[in-house]
Amino acid sequence: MYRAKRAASLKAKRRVGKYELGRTIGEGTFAKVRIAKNMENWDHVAIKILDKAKVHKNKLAEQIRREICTMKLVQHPNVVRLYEVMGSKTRIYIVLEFVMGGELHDIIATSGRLKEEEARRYFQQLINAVDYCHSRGVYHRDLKLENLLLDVAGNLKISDFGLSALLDQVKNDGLLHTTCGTPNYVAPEIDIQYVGY
Ligand code: 3AM
Repeated sequence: MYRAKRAASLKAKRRVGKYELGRTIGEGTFAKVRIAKNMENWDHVAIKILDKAKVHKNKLAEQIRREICTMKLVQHPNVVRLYEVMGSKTRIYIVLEFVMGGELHDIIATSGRLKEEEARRYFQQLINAVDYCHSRGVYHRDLKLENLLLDVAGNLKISDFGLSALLDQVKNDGLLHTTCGTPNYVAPEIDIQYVGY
């Protein structure tokens, strides 16, 4: 038992660039999010890891490109920071600010409704961040409690720009022609097939 524990602790942790990968904090259909440590300054980061084969198979390359482009354009205290993007033969690594407090969704689901004062503070932070994004021509288009993370100081951070749009994508008819929103939150009159799911 002791020997097995010791062997496990001695086992070299996987490195990606200057980051040492830690435990998985979340797993989606196409991406895994792992906590990691920047070995140069000991800061923690969150690394979103995507399998290139799955990305291509599901025609997600454009969506990932958009997510990276838009996140590079925005630097705001209430938006999850993108630090860098790396690639290997088989994977894409998106290095993000690590936001420790989890999703606002989970907090409300477990503890119930927020106090008015607290809700007001989050709302102000959200509106500040959205206003900033719009001023940079970035439209998130999938704002929901699952995409609002809280840091240890209780500050709100908008995450997941995978369905976002940039102002320069507007077509001649003045409209965007890209998929947006989460199926469960789409208005009933919208044809899901039409929006591309
Ligand atoms: O799997 P759950 O829903 O618990 O909150 C995100 C989600 O958690 C978390 O990773 C999971 C898959 O997206 N997540 C995403 N970005 C994060 C970040 N920058 C993050 N957790 C912390 N910091």
